[in-house]
Amino acid sequence: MGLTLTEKILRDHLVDGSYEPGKEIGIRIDQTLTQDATGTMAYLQFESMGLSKIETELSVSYVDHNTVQVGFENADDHRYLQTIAEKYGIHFSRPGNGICHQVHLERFGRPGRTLLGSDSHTPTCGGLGMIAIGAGGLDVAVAMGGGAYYLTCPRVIRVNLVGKLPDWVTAKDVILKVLAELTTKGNVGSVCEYSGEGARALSVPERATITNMGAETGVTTSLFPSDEETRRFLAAQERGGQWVPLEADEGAEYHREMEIDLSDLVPLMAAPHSPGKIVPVSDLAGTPVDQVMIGSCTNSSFADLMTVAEMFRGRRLPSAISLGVAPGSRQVLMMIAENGGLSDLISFGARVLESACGFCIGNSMSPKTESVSIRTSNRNFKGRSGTASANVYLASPVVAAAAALRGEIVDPRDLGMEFPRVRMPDRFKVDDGMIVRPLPEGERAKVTIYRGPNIGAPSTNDPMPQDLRGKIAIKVDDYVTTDHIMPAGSRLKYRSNVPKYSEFVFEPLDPEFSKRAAERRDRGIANLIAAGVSYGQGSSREHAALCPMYLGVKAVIAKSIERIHAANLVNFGIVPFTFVSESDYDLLSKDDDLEIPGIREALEEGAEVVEALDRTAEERVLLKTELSQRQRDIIVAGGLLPYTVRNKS
Ligand code: MIC
Ligand code: SF4
Repeated sequence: MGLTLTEKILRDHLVDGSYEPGKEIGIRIDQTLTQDATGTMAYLQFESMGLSKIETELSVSYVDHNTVQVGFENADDHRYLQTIAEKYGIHFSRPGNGICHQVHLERFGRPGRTLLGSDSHTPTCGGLGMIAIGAGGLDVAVAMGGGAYYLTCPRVIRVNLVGKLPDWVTAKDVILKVLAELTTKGNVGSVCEYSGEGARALSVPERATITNMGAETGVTTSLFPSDEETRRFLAAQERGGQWVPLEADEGAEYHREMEIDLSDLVPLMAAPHSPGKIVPVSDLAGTPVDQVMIGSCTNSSFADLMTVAEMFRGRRLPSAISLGVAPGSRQVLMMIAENGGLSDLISFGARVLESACGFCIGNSMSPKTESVSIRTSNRNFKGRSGTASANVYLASPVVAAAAALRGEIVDPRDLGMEFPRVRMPDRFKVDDGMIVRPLPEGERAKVTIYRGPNIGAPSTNDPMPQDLRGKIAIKVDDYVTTDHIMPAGSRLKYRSNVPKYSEFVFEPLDPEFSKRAAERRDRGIANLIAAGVSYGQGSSREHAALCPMYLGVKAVIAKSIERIHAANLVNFGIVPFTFVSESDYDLLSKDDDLEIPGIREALEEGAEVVEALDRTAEERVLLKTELSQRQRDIIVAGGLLPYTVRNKS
């Protein structure tokens, strides 16, 4: 029987467990990436492991999220990150060099390797034929130290692309179509593997748009084969020597197979407020638009920006529209500056923004009240843009540009324009001047790590008590995202200061939560969270577990929990329970007193179901713990950090 590409790469990296879909496996990680919003905590955790250098082939620390720098906090973090990189042999991508995923694709990703990143869109590099996975910062810290990364051995979904994309239909529409089929839930523990003649015809940046936004389906990662197109891309980045051909075997068996005929696709959009609400653009035609934002790690490549620059050439932005364009990297910005694309964007009326996350994470360019904003990014959760009442639609660069031209949503095929076909360049402009290379080992001891007042020590949890007694501190509905649990935007600058950032836990849903939870914690009462389906969707931010932990949260009881978030809860010693019977969700209410007698023993002994007693409602609720023994031991120890330190000594 032939092997899938996923299985080939994972088997090559297997260090613990056996390759059996559904079972936990440990893999060796070749490369890691961090970004500043998750990185500071990851490196503080790395430091507390007491190692002298990294053990990976390559680790890169990017600064791309918090580059607005209002106040001293972000600049302090940047300095900390740079000095820590010098000390431990890590590459440092300076602020302004670009968004981590775009730069990693351009300069570092390698076919056949594994990459673990403290950002949920790390699968972007799957476009190069590597296994690239998003995780919490603590998992990345452990991997940097040479520890295995544990994941559920995936079920592989084959997405066979046939046919050819029509004019005005792009890679973004392919992933929106995949989202329409797979939806944003029920895909935990799967990997999407692309194949077929349609896949071969896509350039690497187009493939990367697809694997990037695969994150929104909840799959562990997505990847493309490494073929001639991959070779061409790497050669154009002066990295031709790093190419290896890789593909699934003929006759490989898949858990599920999907076929998408690219010729049948039409321009699509994700309507407010979920990346899974897919609609044809033509259904929304005529909707007046206030803002158009082009950029983010999904769609900010050279070809993306040149395509819109050509659409804008010689035209003017309608006066009622605000347009922002953020090139994905300094490489993209330099290339469009040299070939005139940048001046087309500027003359049209675009506000050219820094090569960074910016608007996508809601730290700038928030749209006006009740506005319609068309964005090329990957998430449109309510309030993520920084404006709670805004309606954000996600679309391809050509659909976004069409809206900027017309001032309303329009199917770009109705513009009456010729489709601008931009070729992938034979040579990219390679200039790594904003990447600080590691110091020679002998010089690292001299480096003093800079710690400004924004940098606090990482908090840790206590070991799990024998019996758990607590109160339901909040009860939330289905699809609560990490943006609801731990808002980013203007709060992002507190990422390195856990006590301060904890003041904003659940702010969009219940601004009093933090105060209430902290008071109970101080009285020795555990806090518990009751939740619906797909709790913790979205980002990899471990602060959505770390800050609740700081506020004394000991367990989450949900209908289902998303992969990265569930792993983060375990890493911080919080039990991720799911209901045996989903309807029991209705029995629990906010402020109920709950007891789980013998929780510690149950975890230690591998019990798969435990009983919770709701003393207020006088009900019994059965809860599942779908955890490996390793995860149980981590929770009992109070989290991955105490567990790792204990197991080392
Ligand atoms: C996001 O897109 O939500 C982020 C901000 O990049 C997060 C990481 C973070 O919260 O720092 C992600 O996707 O993991
Ligand atoms: Fe940055 Fe947005 Fe990409 Fe997250 S999704 S890494 S915030 S550009």
